Amino acid sequence: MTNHEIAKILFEMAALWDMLGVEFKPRSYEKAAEGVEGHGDSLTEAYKKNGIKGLLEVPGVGKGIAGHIEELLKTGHYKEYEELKKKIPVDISNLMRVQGLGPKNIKTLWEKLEIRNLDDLERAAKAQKIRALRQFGQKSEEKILRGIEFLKQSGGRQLLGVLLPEIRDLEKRITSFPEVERAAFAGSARRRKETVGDIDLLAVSSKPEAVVDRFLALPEIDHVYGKGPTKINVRLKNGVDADLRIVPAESFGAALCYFTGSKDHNIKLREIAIKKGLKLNEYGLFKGNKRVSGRTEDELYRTLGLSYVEPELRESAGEIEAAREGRLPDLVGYEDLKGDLQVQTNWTDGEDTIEAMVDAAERYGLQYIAITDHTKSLAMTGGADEAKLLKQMAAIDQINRKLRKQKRNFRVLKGAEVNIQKDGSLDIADEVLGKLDVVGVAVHSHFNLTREEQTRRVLRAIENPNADIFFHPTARSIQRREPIALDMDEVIRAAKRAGTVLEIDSLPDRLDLKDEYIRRCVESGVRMCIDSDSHSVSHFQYLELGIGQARRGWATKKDIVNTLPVDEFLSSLKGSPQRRRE
Ligand code: DGT
Ligand code: CA
Ligand code: CA
Ligand code: ZN
Repeated sequence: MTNHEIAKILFEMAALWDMLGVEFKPRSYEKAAEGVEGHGDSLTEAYKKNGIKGLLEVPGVGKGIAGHIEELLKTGHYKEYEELKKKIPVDISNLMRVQGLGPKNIKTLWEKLEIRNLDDLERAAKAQKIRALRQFGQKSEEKILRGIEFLKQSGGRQLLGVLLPEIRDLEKRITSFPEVERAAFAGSARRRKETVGDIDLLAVSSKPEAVVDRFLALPEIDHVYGKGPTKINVRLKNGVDADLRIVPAESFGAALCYFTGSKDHNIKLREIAIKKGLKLNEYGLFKGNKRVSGRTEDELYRTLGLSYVEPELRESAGEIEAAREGRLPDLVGYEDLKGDLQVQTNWTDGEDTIEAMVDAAERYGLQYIAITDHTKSLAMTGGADEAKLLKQMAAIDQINRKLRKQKRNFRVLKGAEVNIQKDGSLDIADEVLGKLDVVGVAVHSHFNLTREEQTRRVLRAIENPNADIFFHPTARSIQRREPIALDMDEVIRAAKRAGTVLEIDSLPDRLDLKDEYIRRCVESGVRMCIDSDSHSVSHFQYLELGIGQARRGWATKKDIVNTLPVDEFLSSLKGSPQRRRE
């Protein structure tokens, strides 16, 4: 049994006693649960070694509760808990996952409306029964519905792009605590996984308890699951859970590595350590009781006979073997993009002017952007027809003249996000496509064709001599819309044959191509680009998310066409030679 599982039962006990109106017990169970959750060592191990004494060492665990934990560890059962659950058959753990709900209001909901589980809760909220309760009101009822919706859609996971700014903000604030030497975020966010389950934070300090107290005082905290002298476990007001661990400086690298994961990567590292007669854990790499490494990750990997593995690669997908043989890829870097090839403006559904997008892109550090407004069959965006595209081309010529006059090293490319129709043809005449610098093609309708039909449709578009780039190839929206049914092997082969670039769209809910397909493109030698799909000046910041996915797919600079300077980029496009002949 893990500490987490034991703590969960103690938490439920606290809530159950609370619901029964018993005094004192709720708080003492809650304290014990917090202590167990926050305890660094396994209680199962502690009990094996020292019996009940080992359990009594956990903060908040007294004789009575230690007895219950013993019962659990010995028999797998806990009679009192089972009896209380029979009396109050409420799914406390899952109800507690709804943002803003705690034992107190779960009790009210059970007493007044007989709400036992998430389904009951949703039904009552939708019937507007909850707002009628004195303790709730309309606002909290709406909040409950949003909380349920979030849990249902995401399984409790959040988009990386939504969470990353908040994670960085927390990291910054922890870094600013006077007792903290340095802080870092770890976990799936550091590996740049497209969604994040919970936030893992790490701090270096010699006064861990003071750091725990300061963290507790942050306004974002909604609920404390557990806390110990060197760790704390909370739910934030945004509904996401966060763990903070405090370690001494000499363990920082080992702890960062451990909490970055992935779990499977960690397991492999530990096996390598064991083969070398060493022991690896979150405190360091040990020979007997002597720490031989652990201050930095770099040192840790080298002591294990590996080259440093970038966090984005740590998915147990061949990176350990490659690190041992010195053949890890030189990943595309976060500063390597020179252009962005999908940018919308207020000519269609973007918010800002071409000029404003140019200024923002230049501030971001780019040297060129392609303006790719939507085309006519996407009527709701005010999609451009041939005449509007020609007009926009003239406007872009003028902006480029002005940029040259101002001696700015920046080029605006003429492009479009051309709609692929149901039969795979494009909705803009070839003659006009031939005048554009960059033709992106994209699926925005007929999402539900069969795999055969969809693949045939997409292949026809990819093979169109004017199609330079296939935008957001699977058209998925994470947690909102499934990818279209495509035979990706066929798509990748066709892109290779035709010389069409496949896009990595960086919008937080797209990240399309996804990491796994990027890796297949790298292996097949299919070139990709990383675009922001900006609809406003603030969206260039999303590029880092696409870069993160490219790195997770083992992509190097040469796999990504918009790392090239503008002229080289343009002459690398398949449509280019043909267009230059015209
Ligand atoms: P998430 O939160 O679901 O997006 O994914 P992660 O990877 O952030 O996972 P999380 O938060 O459960 O744990 C953070 C890291 O801690 C994980 O990547 C590896 C490490 N870790 C957690 N549990 C275990 C474990 O049981 N064994 C090992 N070796 N490592 C673990
Ligand atoms: Ca995590
Ligand atoms: Ca975690
Ligand atoms: Zn689009």
